Amino acid sequence: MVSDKKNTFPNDFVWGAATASYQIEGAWDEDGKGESIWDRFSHTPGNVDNGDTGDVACDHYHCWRDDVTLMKELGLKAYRFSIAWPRILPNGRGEVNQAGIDFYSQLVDALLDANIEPYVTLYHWDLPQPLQDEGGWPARMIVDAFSEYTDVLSRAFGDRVQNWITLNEPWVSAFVGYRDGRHAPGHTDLSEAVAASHHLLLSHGQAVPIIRSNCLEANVGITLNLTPQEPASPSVADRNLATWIDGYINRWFLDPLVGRGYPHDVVKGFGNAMGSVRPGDLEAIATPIDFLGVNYYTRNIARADDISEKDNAPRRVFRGDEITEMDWEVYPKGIYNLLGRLHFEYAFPSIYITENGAAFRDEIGPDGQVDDPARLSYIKRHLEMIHKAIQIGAPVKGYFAWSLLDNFEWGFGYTKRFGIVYVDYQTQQRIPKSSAKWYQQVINDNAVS
Ligand code: IFM
Repeated sequence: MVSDKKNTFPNDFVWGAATASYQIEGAWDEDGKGESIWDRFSHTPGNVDNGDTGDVACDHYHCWRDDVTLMKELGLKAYRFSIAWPRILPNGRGEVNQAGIDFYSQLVDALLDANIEPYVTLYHWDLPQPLQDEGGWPARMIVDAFSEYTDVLSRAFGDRVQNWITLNEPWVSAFVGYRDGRHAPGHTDLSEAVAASHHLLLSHGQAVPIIRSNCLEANVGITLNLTPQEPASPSVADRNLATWIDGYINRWFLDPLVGRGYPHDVVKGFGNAMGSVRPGDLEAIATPIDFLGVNYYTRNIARADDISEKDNAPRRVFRGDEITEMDWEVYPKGIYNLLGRLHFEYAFPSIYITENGAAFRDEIGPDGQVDDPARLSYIKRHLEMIHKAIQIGAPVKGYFAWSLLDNFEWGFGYTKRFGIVYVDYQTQQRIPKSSAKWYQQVINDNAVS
């Protein structure tokens, strides 16, 4: 075990940055790409702030060569990106769009040439619209469609891509997309959301052996957004609320992945929304994985007596006074607590922090540079906590800053900047922020000093 004042990380620690297809690629209808639910959702007025869309985004579809050069200059060892399902299978299944395969194939080759290890996410929320028209994630047919997509991808890239993440944040896909309606496809139906969450997990479970069969050296996992819950007070009501939210955000996904099935308290809470589980499903979901991907941003403080009338949800309560542009509390200790829990309570063999970062208002200074001390401090303090978690045995193998680039932040459009690299959306100029230059040094030193 490594321990010193410089917070040196294990020699093989993977230093990376992450993005997602819809958030950066643009080229929404080029070269045979089909429509995704996010194309449809963002093109519908009223869904995204300022009427923003991902039509152009960071134009990564055309700027990818420069972006790989930038990653190389920053010294990244790994790059996590997602593949747009409708770029590969415009109808969701059936005919393969060779131009889509070629795009990602060139990207993978360029990354490998630059000694940057690709970490591929199969699904980061841009479902082909034709599959949504058939019912989307709440419909069981989606599981076979995802298997077909997985097979196409792992056959095409399995000779060069070793690291695979089946899904990004299935909680968000299911509950924000089908219950809250704030994300595509914009539905507000709890039964749909619960069915969607089950089919997402089942799709993951069925995808794992497919990837392994097409890529013998595969390192396969799934990424969850995990938010520790703390009661606002020791009252029974606050503690019960914290347990409930922990159940439906965290345990709802963690427990079945390790073979414990769905947590009983949440099953009870969802009541007759639980219709889609069939014999054998839970075994498939519990197919062993090589790693868990963790996206950590903040904690939540649960206060039962403060339910907002608007959405019947607890209002946000903060204890600290450091809040990001997303209205999320900066709470680095939460990642330490979470990693301890994942190690001691769930025993995942390996963990990658597949996303961590913060949105703050950034401006280009008179010298043409972008100074972002708040983001730098956020990342630094989280890395210190990750280092501490490794000291107590948490098997954390890598860290991916969210995000490489400022990008389309879903319902917030371009109003929130998460990048360590600034993007001028008018010119597509990229300017590494001071956090990126600092991160470059961290990678070089393999330490946070
Ligand atoms: O931008 C998102 C990303 O797509 C998924 N995880 C959280 C990020 C910040 O909201």
